[in-house]
Amino acid sequence: MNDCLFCKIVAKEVPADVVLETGRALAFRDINPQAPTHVLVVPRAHYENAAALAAADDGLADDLLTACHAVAVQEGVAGDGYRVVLNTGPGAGQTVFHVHAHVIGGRSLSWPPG
Ligand code: IU
Repeated sequence: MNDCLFCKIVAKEVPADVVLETGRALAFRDINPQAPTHVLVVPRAHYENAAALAAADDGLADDLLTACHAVAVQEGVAGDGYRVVLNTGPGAGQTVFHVHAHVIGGRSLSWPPG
């Protein structure tokens, strides 16, 4: 996906504050953080959204969730609690169409989300 920003971040063609790399995923800080910890975890491979990722059915969604927890531990928010969010589709607020999990923590999080 030549025009995909997150593919370019994965390829190191666009700089990002990377906090974790695994064989199949990359995690980097959101440029507009909504909490003290706000990290995006993306698969290296391009899938448009969570539905496409789930349909791939090759364990990648498991890897992504494992990477999210590793980020939370590394960031020191796993103990108090953190949130993993996958906005899926424009109606849910998805703006970048390379699936990404938001790992959010470091403050009290209210429910329901906006
Ligand atoms: P969303 O779930 O698609 O709305 O999340 C996209 C996120 O990508 C959003 O929180 C942006 O702040 C973030 N982001 C980024 O970290 N770096 C960028 O260059 C761009 C967006 I564009």
